[in-house]
Amino acid sequence: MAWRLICDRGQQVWKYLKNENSTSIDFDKENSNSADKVYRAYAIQQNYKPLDIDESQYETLKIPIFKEEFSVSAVKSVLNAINYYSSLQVEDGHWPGDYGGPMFLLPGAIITAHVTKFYFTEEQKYQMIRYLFNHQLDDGGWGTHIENKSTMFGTVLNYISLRLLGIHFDDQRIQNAYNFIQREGGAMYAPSWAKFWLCVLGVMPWEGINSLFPELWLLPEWLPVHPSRYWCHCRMVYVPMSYVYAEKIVGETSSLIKELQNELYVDNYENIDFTKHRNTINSLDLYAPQTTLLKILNFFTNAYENIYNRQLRNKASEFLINYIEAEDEQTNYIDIGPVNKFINMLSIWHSKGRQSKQFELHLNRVNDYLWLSEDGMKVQGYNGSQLWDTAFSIQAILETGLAHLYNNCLNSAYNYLDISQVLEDVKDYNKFYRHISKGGWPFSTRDHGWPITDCTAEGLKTTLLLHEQIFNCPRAITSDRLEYAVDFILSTQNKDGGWASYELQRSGSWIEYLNPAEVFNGIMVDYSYVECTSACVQSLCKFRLQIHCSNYRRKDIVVSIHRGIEFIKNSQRIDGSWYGSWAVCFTYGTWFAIEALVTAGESTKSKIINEAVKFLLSKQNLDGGWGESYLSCVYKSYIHHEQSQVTNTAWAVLSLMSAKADSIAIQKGIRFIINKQCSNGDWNQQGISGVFNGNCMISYTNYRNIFPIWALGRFIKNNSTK
Ligand code: LAN
Repeated sequence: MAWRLICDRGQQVWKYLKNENSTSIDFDKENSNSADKVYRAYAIQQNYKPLDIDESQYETLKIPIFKEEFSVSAVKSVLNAINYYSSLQVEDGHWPGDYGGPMFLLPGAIITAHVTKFYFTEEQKYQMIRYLFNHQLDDGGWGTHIENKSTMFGTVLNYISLRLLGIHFDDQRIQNAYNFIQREGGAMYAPSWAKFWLCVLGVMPWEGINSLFPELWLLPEWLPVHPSRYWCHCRMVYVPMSYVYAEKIVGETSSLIKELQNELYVDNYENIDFTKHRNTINSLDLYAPQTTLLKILNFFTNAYENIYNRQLRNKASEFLINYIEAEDEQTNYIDIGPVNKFINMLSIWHSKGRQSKQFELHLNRVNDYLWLSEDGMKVQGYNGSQLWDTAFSIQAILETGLAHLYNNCLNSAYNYLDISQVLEDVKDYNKFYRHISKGGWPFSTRDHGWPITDCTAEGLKTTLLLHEQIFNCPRAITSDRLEYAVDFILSTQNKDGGWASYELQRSGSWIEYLNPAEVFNGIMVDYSYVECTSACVQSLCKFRLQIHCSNYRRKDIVVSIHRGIEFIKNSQRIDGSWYGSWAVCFTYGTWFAIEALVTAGESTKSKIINEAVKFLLSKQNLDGGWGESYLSCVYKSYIHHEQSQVTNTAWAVLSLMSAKADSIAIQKGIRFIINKQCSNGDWNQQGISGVFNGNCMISYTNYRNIFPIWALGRFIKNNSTK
């Protein structure tokens, strides 16, 4: 009996195969970050052979030969690292990896399964229970993500999940969680995104949350508050939430639900006036408190609930369910993310029925979100990070200058780029406020299909690099496809010169005053980000240098690069750094900024680069490494991690090498990376690296391989050309 990861054109599904032998996998891991051991152990068993290149072969293999010992060990380290990492690649060319981290996603799946009566397998449930208990904290609670302290968001939702998965109230661990919830005031102290699920499950009446005002969608589109202007993730969650609210969907009452009604509150369920607690929230969860403006608007929309017009509400419901169906079809029922996936599914169950074709199609795509690691089975933050990791892996390997040694691996990765580019716009894309898609690359798979600015940029950049650098490249990605990618990138540049994540910025930041999710920040608007801007600028610079592409929209490209660079320059902070919005944190943002500036021709002697270098050098630890805590993201100021982190160190030394900075600091950083390497070529998983919306962390398990390889690669390449 064994768990296996089955991949098909990027789709990742964990299957439990009764007739296969299991590898000896260390399933017992307590409450820390996943090192992705389950997948890695099997992949390694299948594909890994210890590095069999020794120094006597260097000359024949065209590997640079150094006299100085330190560079020799850097070469060995990078060969060992790629040897290990390439054994994790799957047949379609991508690198799978754990994309868990958030602790509020699995409950959405479990509550939806309970209400719509679809069932996880016993093996899946067993692993989900393990996961939830593995991440329970000493105080009995759960955080919003795996490194977080306990919050009501995490605790209430995961408590319910375990109870729905069959864990008895008398279980000591449940008792600990129960006591936490009771101590912290009961479930009405949970944030609104948790309360939504409580209402769906029938353990809170719908009066317990502020009106979601479904009619908002019927207002004229030119209105600045129209939801079509929201960041697509916020929009696509708000669509089915509003539908479920309009229809007041509630699961069946049962004895378990009645028990939960009693367990979750301090007072007797029947006696609680839930209308009074719509804005009640525990201070543990407060990150983006509701503003006075939002409270005033809520007052009116709540009052409107008493007098609303049935016909108008039906019209809103109809609009919303059509929107949901369109999103389902456009994404092959994967949906943009794990939050709307399960709320869409619930909506389809309600409107089309349990036996409908559409519900069936939804069921087929549930497993895409589930990932198994040694800490158990989780719902991931996306249906994977396939394209993103693959594009970075390619660049890291190419950076060594040793592409000839990894031709099969790189050709296979090229295949993934080929099959994941989006080649057409979604049907009637204007109708439901989609941007064009043609030419873009998604973060995960073609089936998912929402193109992203920087994923497109990384896709384009890596395609061009592979066309140049690998032997026998099939060049399946034709020049018109590259031009579509350029069109997509140019079409998404904002007025401020920067790039947001998926679409153009559609509203001003003032709309953040209406952010109803107390636990996240910056979810209302797709702002320009330094990372997205840097990737787009770099890819346009690369495209411009191609001989055969050199005239395509040349003027537009030149102007666009210039505006992008201005944006980056303007967003440098006083201390010389850049804030990174999607990984931890200032080392990440600063790395992106420096790469773009240098690629676009900024002198490494310029003030802006000097300041950035000064910033980085000031954060180097005595052991030669850099280590940033995830709290940097939360508090938006640099906070040291207790230990130096391999990934942060790699970003810092990559930046310093691009900036042609102090070579001693670089050497120390490289030495730190080499010293931390395991004998098989891997690195241990350290602190969590990814983030979204300021407050929720997300795992990128491949980063611990990709970025050290990239940094070591650049180091030996630089040294060999000196
Ligand atoms: C991601 C993952 C990829 C990421 C990058 C491409 C790395 C980044 O450069 C741009 C932003 C983007 C696309 C991104 C945005 C926020 C996402 C989609 C996520 C972090 C993955 C999960 C997260 C999503 C919002 C989680 C669901 C939670 C909600 C608040 C709706």
